[in-house]
Amino acid sequence: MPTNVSPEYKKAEEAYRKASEPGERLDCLRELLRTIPKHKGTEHLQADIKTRIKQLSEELAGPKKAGRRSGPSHVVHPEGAAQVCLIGPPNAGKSSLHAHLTGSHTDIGPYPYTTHLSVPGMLTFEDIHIQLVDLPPVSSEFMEPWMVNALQPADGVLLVVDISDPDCLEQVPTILERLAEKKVFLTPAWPGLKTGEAVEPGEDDDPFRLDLPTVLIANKSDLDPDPEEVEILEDLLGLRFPTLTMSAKTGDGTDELAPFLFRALEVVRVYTKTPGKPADNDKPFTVRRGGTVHDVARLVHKDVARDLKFARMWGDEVFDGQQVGPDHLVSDGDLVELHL
Ligand SMILES: Nc1nc2c(ncn2[C@@H]2O[C@H](COP(=O)(O)OP(=O)(O)OP(=O)(O)O)[C@@H](O)[C@H]2O)c(=O)[nH]1
Ligand SMILES: [Mg+2]
Repeated sequence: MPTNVSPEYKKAEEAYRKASEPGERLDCLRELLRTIPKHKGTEHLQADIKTRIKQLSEELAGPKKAGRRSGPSHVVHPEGAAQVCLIGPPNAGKSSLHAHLTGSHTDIGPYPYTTHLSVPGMLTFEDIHIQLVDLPPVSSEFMEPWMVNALQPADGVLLVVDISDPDCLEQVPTILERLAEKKVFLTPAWPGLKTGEAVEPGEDDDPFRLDLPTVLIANKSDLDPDPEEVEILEDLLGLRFPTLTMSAKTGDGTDELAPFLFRALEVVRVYTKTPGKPADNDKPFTVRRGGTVHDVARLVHKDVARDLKFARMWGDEVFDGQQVGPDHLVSDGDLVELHL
């Protein structure tokens, strides 16, 4: 963190860390640039902020000004309960898994570097959806320059490897290094997993440091991999990512992913009802553990959030129809009646 920063800059930095929507992040970056103390000691950071503004503006301009840009935007607008990106070496089966899990038609090929773009898709868990984003591979030879931008809105990562290929022992550390050079750190700690390793204390207060909870996907289990391979990999990395073993080809193990993500991300489903009307039982709004009635109201509509006076709630943690204030925490399965 630069020295002698103003409270305005601190506020902008906090807002940037929280912002997940790309347009909102761009506004925050501009605010960071406006409020950063302009002296020698911050020149590096000023340049970094400017680069990020330029890249993100270009990304956002993509779909709007068709014709002016040659390619589509690489940043996928987050939808559903959370956004989770697939990262891994070439040919690991990322796209095959994406297609299997979401029904997408992302390109699959028997050769490396098949995928060139971000491809969104939706993974269903009970009555909610988690967005999965297929991405191009990362290797020692190549990483798309926009990769790090595409990861900014992500809530988590599937680190997909071909566990039958001994090369994965070299590929994974390379991927972690390449991302770390760009300030993206894959961590084993997920909010909903108590067994995960503690998050390294952010020794720097760098606003651009991105820690992404990661699950190792040991893919191609049908190819008779060495059963010790995951352990060897973990020892090598000195990290114990939660691991799911699966096969995109046979589908074995793939059913575990959605419940894992739901739990690890601490998704909380809240059903709403209008006073005097029956509950809307099939389309929950989703927040994370720690979310409030006010957060739910914001998802309904910003005017509802603004005018919210109180709510009546039904659920495990409240009496039926209990009246609560906007700051009341919600839990999974709650029914909320918003009163304006
Ligand atoms: N046997 C087996 N083959 C698989 C499995 N998953 C993917 N494949 C094959 O592996 C090859 C690569 O699959 P892709 O899904 O294109 O891999 P990718 O990681 O997206 O590759 P890039 O886009 O190049 O990074 C294809 O020939 C797939 O059919 C699996 O679980 N088992
Ligand atoms: Mg692919």
